[in-house]
Amino acid sequence: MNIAIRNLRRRGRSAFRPDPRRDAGFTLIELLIVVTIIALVAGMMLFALAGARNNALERKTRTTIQRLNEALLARWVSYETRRITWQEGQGPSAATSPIAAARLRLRGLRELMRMEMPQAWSEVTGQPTTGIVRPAANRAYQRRINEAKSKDGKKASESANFSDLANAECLYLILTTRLGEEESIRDSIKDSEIGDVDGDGMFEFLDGWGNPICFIRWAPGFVSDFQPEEARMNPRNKDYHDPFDSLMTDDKAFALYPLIYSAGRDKKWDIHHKREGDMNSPYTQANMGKPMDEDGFGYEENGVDNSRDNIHNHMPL
Ligand SMILES: [Ca+2]
Ligand SMILES: [Ca+2]
Ligand SMILES: [Ca+2]
Repeated sequence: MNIAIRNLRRRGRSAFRPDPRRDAGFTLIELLIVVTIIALVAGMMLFALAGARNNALERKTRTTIQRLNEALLARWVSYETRRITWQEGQGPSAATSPIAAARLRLRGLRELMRMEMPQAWSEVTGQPTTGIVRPAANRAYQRRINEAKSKDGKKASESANFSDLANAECLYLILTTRLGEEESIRDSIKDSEIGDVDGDGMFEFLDGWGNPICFIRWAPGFVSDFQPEEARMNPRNKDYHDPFDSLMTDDKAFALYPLIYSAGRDKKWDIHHKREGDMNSPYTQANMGKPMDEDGFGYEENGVDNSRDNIHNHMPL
């Protein structure tokens, strides 16, 4: 009996006695759990913040591209009615038939677009090949290139980085060279949207992430609502045919819209943009504007399409 009471008392005391291990604070396991939870929450918050920041930069980029697009399209549509100045004895008046004259005019018009909306320096400096007179805009571009100085004080064209980012630099040159009474794009574009990433003295428009906004004048490989697959398949259909070729002298010509694009949040452009071959023919390079991987192949080869997050003027902005 006495033993039973003693045992009962002992149990009762121990029930109220604090566990000495708990006096030491948290166990190692508890600490680890707390640290892990804090790290997880912090990580989630950082991730959410980065996402919100990228969304804001994307909106900013869309606005910039929208402005550039408006300015460029105003010029683009003017080619439907543009007069072409030909060198003496050249041009449609020397053609033997109306179709030959229309064909010649179309070729001259494409050369005019190429020289007024260049995407490579060779298109600024090269001679006209169809008999048109070098356009005033092109002469103005040449003057501006000659006057530009790189960061290390060289002439821009002698800088090691001159050929880098040429299409982005051409876009800047095109939209900031004023030829008439049109509004200057500089009034609607902030200083933070302009930069010289490669330091050669030729400027570029920048996206939200600080990367140059690129330009392809003719991108027949780019599929969008403006350039749907059906247009590529049925270029002679009136709805799809090139509006600059009103007499349908070019069977391959479906309507093209200039392409202005940002690399987006992954900072990779990854679409075919190097022009080769017949410089006055928009359709000879069918891959222009198509997605490509880092090795320059179609993205189908490794399954990664880094151009998918690009922001461009063929999408609703
Ligand atoms: Ca450059
Ligand atoms: Ca530059
Ligand atoms: Ca991208």
